[in-house]
Amino acid sequence: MSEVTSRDGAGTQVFDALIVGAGFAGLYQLHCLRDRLGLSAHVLEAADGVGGTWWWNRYPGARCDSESHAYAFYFSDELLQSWDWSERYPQQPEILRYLNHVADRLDLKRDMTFGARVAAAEWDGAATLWRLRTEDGRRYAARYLVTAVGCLSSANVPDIPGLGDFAGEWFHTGTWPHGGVDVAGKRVGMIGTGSTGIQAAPVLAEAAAHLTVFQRTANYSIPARNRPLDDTFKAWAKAHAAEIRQAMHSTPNGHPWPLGERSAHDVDDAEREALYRAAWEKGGLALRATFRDILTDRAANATAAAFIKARIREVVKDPATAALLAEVDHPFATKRPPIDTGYFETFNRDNVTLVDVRADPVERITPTGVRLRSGTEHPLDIIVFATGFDAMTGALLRMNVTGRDGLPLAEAWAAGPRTHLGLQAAGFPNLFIVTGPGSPSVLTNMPVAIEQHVEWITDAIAHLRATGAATMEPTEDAMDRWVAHVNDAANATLMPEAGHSWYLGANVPGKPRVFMPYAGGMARYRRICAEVAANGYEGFVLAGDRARVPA
Ligand code: N01
Repeated sequence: MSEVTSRDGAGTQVFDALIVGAGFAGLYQLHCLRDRLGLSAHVLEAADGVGGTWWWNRYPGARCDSESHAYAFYFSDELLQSWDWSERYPQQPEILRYLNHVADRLDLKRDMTFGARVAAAEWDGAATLWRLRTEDGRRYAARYLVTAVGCLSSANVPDIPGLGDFAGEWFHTGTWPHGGVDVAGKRVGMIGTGSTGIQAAPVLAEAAAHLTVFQRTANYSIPARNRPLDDTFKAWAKAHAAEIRQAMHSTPNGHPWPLGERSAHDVDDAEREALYRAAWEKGGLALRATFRDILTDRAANATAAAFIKARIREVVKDPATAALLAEVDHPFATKRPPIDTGYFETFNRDNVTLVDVRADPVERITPTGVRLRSGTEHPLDIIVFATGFDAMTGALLRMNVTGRDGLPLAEAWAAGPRTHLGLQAAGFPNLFIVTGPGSPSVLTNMPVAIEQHVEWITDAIAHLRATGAATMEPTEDAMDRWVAHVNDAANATLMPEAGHSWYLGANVPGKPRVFMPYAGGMARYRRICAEVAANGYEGFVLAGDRARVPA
């Protein structure tokens, strides 16, 4: 176990570094700080085990939309060679097993405290320490604080009147009960048709007596074409790990497939259709990379959108239902594009109903079900909220972070999050954010982004220690420039056109509408971060003398 540097009179455990969260990011950050830099480092995790998003999201059908051979740590060949994925797209239980395998292999759990939800994190400038308190009153302190809390971990349950009176059971997909939910013979209502609802609906429909899907915004989805992986593929992926890593590091999205070089306008209608059809048959997110300009040129995007809408109409037999599902109001891939296993086919089942809550919104939950504005009642035994998350900032702000001179992070970010590189914010010395707002994170294959962040943070902390600097934080000026660059990068794409997306914070009432992830691409972002470090952490202030800082 990493040594606790000291305990003060109040029983505070003091480490060199505290890490909040034990998902992909927290695991690798602990390994880097403890085993590479030799620091005393400790993870605080609210859940009772490792896994992060994959510990919580156990809803039926939960599966990753990155291909399994790319959804893994690539920093260690030993880890890569010691694990076999069973399917093209890994299911939640398998990813959780993988993350436990990583934690055990690297002997990480001995430096983790589970069931420890951080209630407050305060910068103590006099001691040059972050002081943390958990909900149950335990106290910790550390010179460096790394948040590895994920982008999609603060569940968003809409404030619909009457929920407290519902006589049945209700669940949010992001906090699904670990024992599962028995929907057999039950009338289930599911609100939300994002990536989660699209994965859950087919599985719920198979078991429930009836499934009612409440759709506010129709969504594109591409078939996953999931399948078991054969031994030939598994051996190929292991033998070509270096090439796969290189491919993932060179693409904007961190996936091991490149963005098409041609414009959708470079080919005639027949060739374009053939290319889309090939991508549709192959399945997965790569359809959006068919042409280089799908996310930047409205007319190019419209060709992809029209193709997918035609497929939806082809699959769904009832024309009125098909029309509702295909009436997507935003350009393709401007909201995170889901991939599915039988989603549109589900609406051909006799026990599934689609309800348009854009035309007739949910007015209240009654003791027996959902009532719409028109007065129509949908009797239900179970309500599933597949209503997403307070994304990118929710989990950070929930920790009640207070920086220099008592400045709350919530106040600093009142008009929207402001960071330099998504990694640090002025006024919050030695606070490092993994996949924070202003980073590519959710627009990429997450483990690739996480590895890059963790390694950059590790190098920055090593630099602080080598130079004897006590603190690091960005300048206001660097932050202003980065925020402007993040906005420019978003505005160079069509993504801001999806006005109700969580990328903009628009799914949470009262949240400032700011495009949060960096849309300039992972490869470009990696280069920028490397240049900043090579230029002596340009845009950051490294201050103070560590030797004079009290331990
Ligand atoms: O959440 P969402 P999600 N009344 O916010 C609807 C990742 N993920 O959990 O669009 C009625 O996308 C809302 O409607 P609208 C992935 O990054 C990954 O599905 O706001 N409806 C929308 O349909 C993804 O993008 C995987 O009009 C309401 C839905 O709820 C992210 O998680 C799998 C409503 C929310 O969609 C979030 O996806 C799953 C209301 N009051 C998720 N409030 C992988 O495979 C909300 N909605 C890795």
